[in-house]
Amino acid sequence: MPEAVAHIGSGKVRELYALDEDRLLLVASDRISTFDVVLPTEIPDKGRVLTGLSAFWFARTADVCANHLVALRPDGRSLECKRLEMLPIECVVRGYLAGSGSKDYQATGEICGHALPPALRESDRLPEPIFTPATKAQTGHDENITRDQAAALVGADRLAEVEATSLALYRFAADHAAERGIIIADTKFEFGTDAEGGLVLADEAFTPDSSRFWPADSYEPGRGQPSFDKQFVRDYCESLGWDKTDPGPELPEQVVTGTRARYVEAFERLTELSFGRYLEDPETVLR
Ligand code: PZK
Repeated sequence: MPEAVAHIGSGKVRELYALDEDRLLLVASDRISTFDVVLPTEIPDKGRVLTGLSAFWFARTADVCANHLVALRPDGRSLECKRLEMLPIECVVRGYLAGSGSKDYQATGEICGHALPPALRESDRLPEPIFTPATKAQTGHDENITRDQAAALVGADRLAEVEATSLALYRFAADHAAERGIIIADTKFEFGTDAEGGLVLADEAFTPDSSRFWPADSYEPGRGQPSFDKQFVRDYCESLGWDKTDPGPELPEQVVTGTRARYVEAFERLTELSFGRYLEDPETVLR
């Protein structure tokens, strides 16, 4: 717990603090959400896995786009970051048909104004990754918007820049992950601008909370895919017949242990580092 710093925001599973005028502290908890509900049981080290992965990707994509990472704290779950002016859109890239993209495609044959081939099935790979911006909903779900609506919010030039940058980041990470048996089906970025007006990648990047990670070895289009990290939790919750309203159920020990192992496995496959090494010295992910 940071001392004597102002708490300025809470996400479902993260907290944001102000360190000074120029820097924020982003702290990832071990809380887990499923079906949009935060469960009463934590997954030990989940926040460290997500912070370590995010820092790993920031280090590896710095030449694609500047990012807000200033320092990774020794606790392994806190990132000191540059304070930015945040853009008012969510920048989503989709390489596969899933989630709200799939719903929009079923209803209209397109996603955010991208015409797509007919007869795509659930989970199919798209011909090319597409940029599908969304609004930032304060409560409830982000809503997909067209590029014209996004341009009205950030300006046409800035939109062109975030689209090209988002696609380049996705291609880099999706290729890296695919070589290690993980499909990154889609991902969400948040960008800000610095004092000079430069575009900066913020928030978390390519974590299982900001992306859909699917195990490549069981990939089978035509159905929904199991989540790399949360599938044990979802299966357990489905087995209870829980109505998916708050409060969610406590998780039994074997579901906690199995889920923690999946997070650690994602970390180790993607970074090629042992998670034990990360706990000893978090900065290993930056080198
Ligand atoms: C910023 N959020 C989302 C809300 C969280 C995260 N570098 C930055 N500069 C200015 N603002 C933000 C960031 C970042 N990242 C991020 N809101 C503002 C958010 C609540 C809890 F952990």
